Amino acid sequence: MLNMHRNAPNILITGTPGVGKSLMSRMLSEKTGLKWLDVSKLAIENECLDEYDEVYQCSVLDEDKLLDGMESLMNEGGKIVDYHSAEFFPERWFDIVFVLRTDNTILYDRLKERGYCGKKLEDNIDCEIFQTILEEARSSYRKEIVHELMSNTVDQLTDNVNRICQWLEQWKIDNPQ
Ligand code: DAT
Repeated sequence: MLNMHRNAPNILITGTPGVGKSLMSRMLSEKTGLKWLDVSKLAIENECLDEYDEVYQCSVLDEDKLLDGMESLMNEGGKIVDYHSAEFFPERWFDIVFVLRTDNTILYDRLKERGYCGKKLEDNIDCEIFQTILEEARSSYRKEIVHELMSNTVDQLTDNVNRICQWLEQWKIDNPQ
């Protein structure tokens, strides 16, 4: 059993920037008591960012350093990991993976509002159109633990959070301590 040593499951929330990962992770964390790990923030705090990429207007990530820093946290269980990529985390870390999806026009407005423009804006919209993160998640984890969730509206957000809470209750029944 992959998760035998965990007293609570680890959840990966992934998807293109702007699909609502941090909003959902915060709500879920407040409702469940699981700890939200914002990987982009962790990378800054643990000094895992290398040189700045001018084209993508972001820093290059030292993945090995980041993963080393997360290992003990993940082994404890009970973590909600929020990150815009799904492919470099160890498969054994997660009990379930949610890929948030947003319609392109809605995502465009959200990213514009965030100040994205030019190539960065276009690349992120393409990432969503080509469902890059969903494919990444499906090729990195067992298909049956990867779930696609629409996140266009607040109603969908609420439904998604409630659905995950139900899953968590079932996990506790299936994994008695
Ligand atoms: P991410 O963490 O994936 O980059 P976010 O949580 O910061 O995204 O959300 C981006 C913006 O969109 C933010 O202003 C909140 C809003 N938003 C997110 N999910 C939403 C939803 N399901 N319905 C309406 N607005 C949403």
